[in-house]
Amino acid sequence: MKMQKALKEKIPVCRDRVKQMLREGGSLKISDISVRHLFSGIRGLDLLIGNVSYVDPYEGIHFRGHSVSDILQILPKPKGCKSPYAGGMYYLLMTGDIPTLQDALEVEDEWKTRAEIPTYVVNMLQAMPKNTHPMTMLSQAILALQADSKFDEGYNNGLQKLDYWQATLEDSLNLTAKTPALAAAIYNIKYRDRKLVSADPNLDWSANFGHMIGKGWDQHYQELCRLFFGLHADQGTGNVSVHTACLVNSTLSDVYYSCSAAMNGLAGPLHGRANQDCLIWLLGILKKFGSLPTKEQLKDYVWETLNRGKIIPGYGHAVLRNTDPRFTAQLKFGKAYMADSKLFKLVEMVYEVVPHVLTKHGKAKSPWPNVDAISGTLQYQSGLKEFDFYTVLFGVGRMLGITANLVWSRAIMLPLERPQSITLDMVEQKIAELKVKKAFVVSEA
Ligand code: HAX
Repeated sequence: MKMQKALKEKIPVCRDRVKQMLREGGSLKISDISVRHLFSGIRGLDLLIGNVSYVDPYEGIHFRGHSVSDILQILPKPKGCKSPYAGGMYYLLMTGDIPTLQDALEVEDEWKTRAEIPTYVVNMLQAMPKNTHPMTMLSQAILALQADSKFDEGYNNGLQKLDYWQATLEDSLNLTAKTPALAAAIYNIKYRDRKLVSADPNLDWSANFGHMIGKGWDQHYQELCRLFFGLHADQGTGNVSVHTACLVNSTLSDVYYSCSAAMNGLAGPLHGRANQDCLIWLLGILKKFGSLPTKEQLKDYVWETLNRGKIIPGYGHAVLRNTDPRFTAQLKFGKAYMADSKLFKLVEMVYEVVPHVLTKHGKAKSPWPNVDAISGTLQYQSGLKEFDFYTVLFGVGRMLGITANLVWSRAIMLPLERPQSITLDMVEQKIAELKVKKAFVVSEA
């Protein structure tokens, strides 16, 4: 497989680069930590290595150096379609090279050979209580597949550290290949007739998800799947889902353990569940006003939400300080496919109103929309109305970036992550010591 060959060539070069960086700059200081950082989720510090993507606060995510709009232009697409193959995205995330159509199709074909999910996993999903959240089902299903981990098998049989990445890649290909089918199985068990639909060998990874939930006829939905999964693939290594996976994987727990843990982090309202919460909030507005509100009414409603101590879902970001380009790309999709829907018009109106209100409110560091401000609306208007499922869709896309990060963590042999913690007493003591030191320096001057 060309992707694997490319990695085999690139990894030794990258290992040498790391060695050189450590030799030449190992003791140089690149970040300073203040007491405030300790109490603010260590935001804004360069603390992690992640080569797969980078979030620029103003320009948004860059996948291997390419912006969202570039990605949508340059990645190979099915004939006559606007959204790229997930196989091409995966090739790019893994290797850093822009794939040809053939490269993208080779990954798609590889996935097809590994896509079948074992019966015991389906049985387990079917046995779960009806009220189980679909994210719990996804996390459990991934964990259940751990029995087949190639990394685990290799580790138990003396696999060498230099080769960990290869077994991690095998697990990554196996898991990502199965992810759309796992998600579709969860959807069919939870919301449909509990019967599973087989994949269509003529469809790509993303479109097959649509097919397996009974929307195979719907070309527009297949386009949306490609767009949605691609846009959600990664968001720097510090976001909770990717970081959780990397943390767990740093103990040499395999891809399955790591990705299952990542999905548990993604399930939170401040992360992937924001798409569900945002849609609920938007539908609440339409219900309250019986139709589209006026801008003035909407402004009052936003203030009402804030004054109740609630957040505006889909707005703000830990890193971004501008409109998320993933929001803009989805807005474009909505304008092409559902411009007349009331819900979509409301999304546009909220975009006009909320940033002003959040700025006036003065708390959020960014008043701008993120990816979740619109993603649920596109799904809802495209007929997928079970909104507690939306985070699973996020998880399907995110699996691409997570596993690419895991392969590269093993490739450059990152060690066990183990930051030191200090107690509250120690922080107080350090503050007192530093204050005395400062006073001494001032009086000396
Ligand atoms: N509405 C109301 N208040 C907000 C807000 C919003 N949309 N965004 C931030 N704030 C508030 C915070 O709650 C915080 O208040 P406190 O000081 O009382 O705790 C204050 O503004 C400062 O927060 P911040 O530094 O700007 O933001 P954080 O880095 O702490 O958090 C979040 C970033 C994305 C979690 C935050 O903006 C938020 O809660 N947004 C709404 C939920 C959301 O859309 N989450 C999805 C983010 C994208 C993502 O990761 N998807 O998976």
